[in-house]
Amino acid sequence: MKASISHIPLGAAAIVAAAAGMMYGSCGRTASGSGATDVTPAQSLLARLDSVASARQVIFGHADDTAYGREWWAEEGRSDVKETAGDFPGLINWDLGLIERNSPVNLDSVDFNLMRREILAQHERGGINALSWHPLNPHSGANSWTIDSIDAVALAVTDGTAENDSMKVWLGRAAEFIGGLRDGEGRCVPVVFRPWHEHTGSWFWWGGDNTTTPSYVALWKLTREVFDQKGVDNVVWAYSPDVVADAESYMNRYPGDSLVDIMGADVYHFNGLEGVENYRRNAAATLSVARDEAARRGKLFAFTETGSEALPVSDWFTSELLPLIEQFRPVYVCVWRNANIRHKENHFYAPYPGHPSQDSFRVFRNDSITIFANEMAQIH
Ligand code: BMA
Repeated sequence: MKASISHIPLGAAAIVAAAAGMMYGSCGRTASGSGATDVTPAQSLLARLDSVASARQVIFGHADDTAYGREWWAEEGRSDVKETAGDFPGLINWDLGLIERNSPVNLDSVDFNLMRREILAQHERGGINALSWHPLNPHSGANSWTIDSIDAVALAVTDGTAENDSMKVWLGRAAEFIGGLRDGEGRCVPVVFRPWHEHTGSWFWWGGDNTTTPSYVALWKLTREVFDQKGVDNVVWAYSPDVVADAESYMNRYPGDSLVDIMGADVYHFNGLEGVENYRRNAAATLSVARDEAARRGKLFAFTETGSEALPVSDWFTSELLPLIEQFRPVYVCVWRNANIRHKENHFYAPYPGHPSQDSFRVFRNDSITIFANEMAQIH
């Protein structure tokens, strides 16, 4: 499948900024292949993802993989995935939470300088990076999960409000971090960015009953406008609802084909063995909708987040995840982070050395459809 990149026209502000030479993150165009065509960094990442999708393979991803693991913190070269399965993940997800406050560390205490270095290291080993964002509530200043009766999204997208002023600054900071991701030769490092995720549930201030469809869609538009104004062109954009029962719920707040490159879904496995049937049902319903809606639009489809906290089902990678990705063939599947034991005692989604799920994970890694970093490096 050949996916076309989302594109919105440059607004007047961007043209003025470009003319004045003020584009912050602009990566410019880099010659590719024979040199006959110029592609943006985002297009080059999209082309690599297209190759994986065409081969019906699935990139394995893990959040925060090289920043810390269950029993270590910020030790260069380490990875729970590598130490159990022999290779780094093909994709690493990072979270920008607290970048909006110019904090030196993110909401999970990951130093943003370390994140930048690890994004580059993953890129240089041939892997892919994705970014999520759990920003503060622009009205209350509380975290993403603190819900009150105010529609903070409506305020954030309305010109002239304090929340709109904050949101533009916050988006600008996210855009500058992403647009500023450069390799040793000054070339932009392309990433998948997946803002305003799981909006079909009501647990984040931007989701579900906490806002309305027009406000949510306007938030995506504002996000793209700020990134475009900054000239950021190294982003592949991902949309990722949580569990849905049908296509209508999946598409209800879809911001539009011009704003989205990857149609994803986040579905978690809760309650161990007892929750198996529920996970299978939720994943099958949600992934089939996401896959079909993506195919209809010529977009890529990904299993943007999943996992079973603390892996109580020890063969989970082969009994649950492998059959799902074999059936649905998302371009990537990402499991959530292995929180350090000193921070959160039982919050991990990939094995670590000695955990009973590592045998199943090795079989998963050796399966011909899964792609880890070494295999990703062969895909140009
Ligand atoms: C959640 C948990 C939290 C974390 C957040 C952002 O699902 O892992 O502990 O702060 O993601 O990474």
